[in-house]
Amino acid sequence: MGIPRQIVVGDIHGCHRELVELCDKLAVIDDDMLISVGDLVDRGPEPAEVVQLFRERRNSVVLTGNHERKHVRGVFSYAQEITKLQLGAAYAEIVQWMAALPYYLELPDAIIVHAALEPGVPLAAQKQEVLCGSTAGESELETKLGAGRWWHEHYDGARPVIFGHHVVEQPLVRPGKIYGIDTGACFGGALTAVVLPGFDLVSVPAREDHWARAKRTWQADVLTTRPWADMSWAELDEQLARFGKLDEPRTHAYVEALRAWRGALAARTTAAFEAVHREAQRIAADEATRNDVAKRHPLAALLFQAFRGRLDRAAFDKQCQTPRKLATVGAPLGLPPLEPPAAPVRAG
Ligand SMILES: [Mn+2]
Repeated sequence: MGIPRQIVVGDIHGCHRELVELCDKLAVIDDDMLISVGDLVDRGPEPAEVVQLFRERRNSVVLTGNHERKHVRGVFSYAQEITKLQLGAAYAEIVQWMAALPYYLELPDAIIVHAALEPGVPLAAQKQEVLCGSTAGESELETKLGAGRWWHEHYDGARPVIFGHHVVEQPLVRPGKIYGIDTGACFGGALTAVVLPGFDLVSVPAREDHWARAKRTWQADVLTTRPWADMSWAELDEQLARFGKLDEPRTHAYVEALRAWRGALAARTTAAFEAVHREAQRIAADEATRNDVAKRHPLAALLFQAFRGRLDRAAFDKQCQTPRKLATVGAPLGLPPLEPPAAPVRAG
């Protein structure tokens, strides 16, 4: 038996199959320490499996990457929305787990961080945002170093630094000092590890551009999570125009369903406008009880506007500026709400 190794893996980003292949290629044994520089999730196909592998494995360490930090802090863009859907019911618990991950790891032979070290600052005093490469941390470093300059050009510490975050085609190596190992597995590059004590670099190629596929695969589902019922008509039309160009079949079907829903809502607005006038006429027919009945009515304000002859279409539309508000007005008139369409079924 050889001596146990420390295997530091670059940004995995949900590329579980590549991770398994890399471990197979390295013939990883239980006594080896498996270390992730962070960014376990986002962009790739199987974030749950990657997280599970590290959580279940004895002898493993995961550092905080900027992508874990986004989930922990609720900073969401498209990649995080997809991950939330991929992780489903387990999402909240996994984010809780992420919140407790360290920002650096000191080994006898190396320092490991996700993104960067600020030159001239002791390890224990480094800022979390710099270590993990959040947007704030990156701009702080740029201010300090000047645009286009890298922290690792300056690094001259006694122990080599292993990091990811910065995507490179080939590992970025200054022997004995710098090992940048994010070779872009999620973009169709490779998943790379540096193996200590020898600092040997081992890679497996990515199967495909996972991020390109994930964006298309999850488009319709992410759109389904948008707050359609609370958008103004202008916002809704703007979104429909924007997403109408997407050609992925499920997305296209979903946008078509939204468009039909939008059409039904327009017709429903006219129907509600006419119905509230009929209601006003019905109540106004009895002069003696008119005001009392209107006062107790859920649409009292609209009815009194109608009594005064001030409820034209423009005034009515002001009360129905979103699908949800239209539903609130429609309900007492016997017009049930029109729900946004559900996500189209995934084939296969
Ligand atoms: Mn990354």
